Amino acid sequence: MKLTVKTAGESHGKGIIAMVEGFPSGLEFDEELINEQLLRRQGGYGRGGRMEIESDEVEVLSGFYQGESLGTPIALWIKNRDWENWEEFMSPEEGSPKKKEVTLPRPGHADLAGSLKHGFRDCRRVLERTSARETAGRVAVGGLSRTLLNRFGIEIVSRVTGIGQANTSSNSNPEEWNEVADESPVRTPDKGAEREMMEEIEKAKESGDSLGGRFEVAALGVPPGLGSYSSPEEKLDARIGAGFMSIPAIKSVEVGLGKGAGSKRGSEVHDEIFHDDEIGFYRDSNEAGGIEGGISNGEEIRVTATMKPIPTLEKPLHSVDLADGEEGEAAKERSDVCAVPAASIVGEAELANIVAGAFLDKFSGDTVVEVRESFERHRERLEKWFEGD
Ligand code: EPS
Repeated sequence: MKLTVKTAGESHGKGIIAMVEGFPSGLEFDEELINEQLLRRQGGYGRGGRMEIESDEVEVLSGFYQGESLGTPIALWIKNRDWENWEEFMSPEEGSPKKKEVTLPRPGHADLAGSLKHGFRDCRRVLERTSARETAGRVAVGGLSRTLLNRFGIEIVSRVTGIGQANTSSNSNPEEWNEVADESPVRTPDKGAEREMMEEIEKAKESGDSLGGRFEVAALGVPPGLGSYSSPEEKLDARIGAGFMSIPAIKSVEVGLGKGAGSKRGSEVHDEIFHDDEIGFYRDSNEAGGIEGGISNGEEIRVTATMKPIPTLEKPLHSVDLADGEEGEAAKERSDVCAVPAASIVGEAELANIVAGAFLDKFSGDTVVEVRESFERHRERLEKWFEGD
């Protein structure tokens, strides 16, 4: 059973549901870990008023019994506190007493394309689902994936490397990213860049604008052999590409050196192979970002993602009213000026879910014990093989 994640829910509806199938039985339900991830997603300098209303907490609807997974479909629920303020507008039943129609689509949002697809004149019908609130569900599932991965020594970390024109200069050690970045309002371990990034956000806010940026996510301790070269869709980097591009506002995804590889020579790009009797094969560089031929090679998996500026602007752009065809300014919805720090947490969850999925493909089992046995067997085989057996 492939690990499959689905979410449901509207931004101002009752809440967000996340459904996941494919976890083995015997995985503990670490509520504290999941809630910690949800809290991390809510943070970051530049967020709007919504995060002051919400205090995201996970509730299990199915798939766990007495603190452990049953190996059956899991459903998680995150309540929208804001529902109380929206109930009269967002009632799923016919004849809502009031409406909050949005008829001036925001350039860059799904408002127009979604309305054209469905023939809607009210973009509310599109934007409620396209809101980044949906990512709370993925982060909750990411907490389950982390619980599994942590048992096998795999850690997922991230840092923000750019907001607007402000970029980090330092190349810090991923093992220290989260510890330092989680103390920073913009999730960057670089103090100088932190100040510049916050200034960028302030300036954008003052001029009624928004900002995007860049972040890096790494998976540490990933064993070699996850993913596949045999089918295009099974390639680990293909899964990373699709997963990261599915995060709202992400416009590019790079693995390792990424687009930098296009302007260098092969001798500068490829990571030379060494062998040591103690540690086996190793590299002294990691431009490949831990993936070769669609398969993890035992090095850190490194992903960089770029986020566009949020489309809701305090000083709106030109638009056309879907109700009467009149020209006007795009709609204003309460929004964030910058959500790159939050997106880095969503990126962590996405990578956790992808690596957990590929891990369970390779070391499959109905129970966590069977997964462990399969993992150990593979490790022993590799060790013996290094020894020449
Ligand atoms: C978000 C909730 C939303 C937005 C944001 C992310 O809440 P509201 O629309 O009530 O302010 O803050 O969504 C967007 C940026 C967007 O374009 O929809 C969240 O929970 O992350």
